[in-house]
Amino acid sequence: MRKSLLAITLCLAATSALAAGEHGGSHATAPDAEVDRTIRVEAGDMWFDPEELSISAGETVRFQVVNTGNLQHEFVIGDAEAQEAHREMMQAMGDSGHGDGHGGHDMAEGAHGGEMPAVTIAPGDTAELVWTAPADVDTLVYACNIPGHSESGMVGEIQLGK
Ligand SMILES: [Cu+2]
Repeated sequence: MRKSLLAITLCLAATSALAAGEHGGSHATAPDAEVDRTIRVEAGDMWFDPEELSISAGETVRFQVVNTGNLQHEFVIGDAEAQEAHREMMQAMGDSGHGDGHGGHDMAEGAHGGEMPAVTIAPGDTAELVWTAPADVDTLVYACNIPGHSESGMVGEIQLGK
């Protein structure tokens, strides 16, 4: 009896994990009670709407990122330096064995999305990202770091109010 219950539970868990993966997590891992606000961000081909966000320090936000473009996009939150590092890394990926003096080892560790909250959204999909704004910074940047995208406009600023 216990065994079959367990099997059912595992099966359900696997199913919902799959569903979450495919549909961008309609059942977010964090319970609703912990989310202060839901912000819908539209990702098009080479733009975000809105172009900047204002969030209170410590506020927990659920981003619903809707990709209405025809290309795959990312939504990555980090400070300007981290975004720059992320971009360089993504550009360097197809570019093996070149060393131009950048101390890239630290970055490699936090490689793609390591420390920065990030989601990748396929065309037509919606992805959710629950994130709590830090209290110790004034501005952060959200960007799509797929090569060429942020340079073409897929970047915005997050103003963190006290
Ligand atoms: Cu993009």
